[in-house]
Amino acid sequence: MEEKVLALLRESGERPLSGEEIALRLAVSRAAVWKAIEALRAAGYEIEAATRRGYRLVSEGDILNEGILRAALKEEGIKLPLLFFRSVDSTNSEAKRLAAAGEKRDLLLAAAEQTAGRGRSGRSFLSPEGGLYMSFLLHPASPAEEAMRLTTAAAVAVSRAIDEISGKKTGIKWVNDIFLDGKKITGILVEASVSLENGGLEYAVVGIGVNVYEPRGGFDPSIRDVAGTIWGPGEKKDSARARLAAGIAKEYLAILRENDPEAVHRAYKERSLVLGKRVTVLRTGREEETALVLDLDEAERLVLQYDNGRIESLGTGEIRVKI
Ligand code: BT5
Repeated sequence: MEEKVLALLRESGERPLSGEEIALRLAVSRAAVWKAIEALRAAGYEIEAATRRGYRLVSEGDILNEGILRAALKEEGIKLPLLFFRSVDSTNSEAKRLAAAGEKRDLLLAAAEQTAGRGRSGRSFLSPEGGLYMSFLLHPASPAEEAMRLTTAAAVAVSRAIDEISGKKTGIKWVNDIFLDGKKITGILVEASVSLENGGLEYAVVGIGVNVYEPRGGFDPSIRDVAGTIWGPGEKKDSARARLAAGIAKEYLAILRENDPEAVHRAYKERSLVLGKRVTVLRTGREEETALVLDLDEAERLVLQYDNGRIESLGTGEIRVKI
């Protein structure tokens, strides 16, 4: 239905088509036409509606669909099999379901929308249309301790890919958030299943959620102050989300292939937004404490100096910092 409406709009070009005319030509109700128009808009097509005159396709905007994504991946030489979803609960959850059901291949899962996107520690990651949501299902040979490296590498890869495609300068807020102009534009969630037999990784799922554009109606009030986007309103770039997905995959797979933890560590530090900053450390059951970030050690632990002089390395947790 959406495809048929789109074909008519394309054919009509500059001339607006009324809902009635479309309904008649496709032999469907006007409500069905309206629904299709709304779905096309949600997918990224810019459709103007002028009263009494009808609908006009203004631009194809940044469409993210399977065909466009496959083409972008091919262009970057990415051979990883792709599973694309218009909408899915969570690409991480889907990857874990596949792995649990015996999927042994490495895969790339991508979605234009998630209905139950997940963050760390049971938090949620709001994933409306306008973003890019992807997960790598990987079967690394490395031991479980290496799981942290997968996160660090992902943060570096995503930050690089966004900079490359947008020409902007993003940075990494420890542990794994990508920030642009003081706002969070990407969250990363790495989940792994460890073999009880040998302590190795059975599989790892590396999930990446990028706010590319603001969703229609703006972000949910719960994240309006923290969430940013790569591009502002009216800045839609042709197939940018697909190119971004391919760019992230290219950078990430290259880093994993190179297998040079020191180089990743250096790149992570260069992009760090917290090094040398004063931060507030938040830990459950403890008072907030302020500290200076002296360094990031080779395991990407924060080396902190608290106000009383105490020095501590922090492996995981939450910090607040003015960026
Ligand atoms: C994260 O958790 O930021 C990890 C997010 C990972 C999302 C990807 S999308 C593909 C894959 N599938 C999934 O289901 N997940 C992964 P955390 O550091 O815990 O941050 C969560 C917090 O960020 C929330 O409590 C909100 O405050 C905030 N937040 C939620 N949605 C956001 C958004 N779209 N943009 C910016 N901040 C957001």
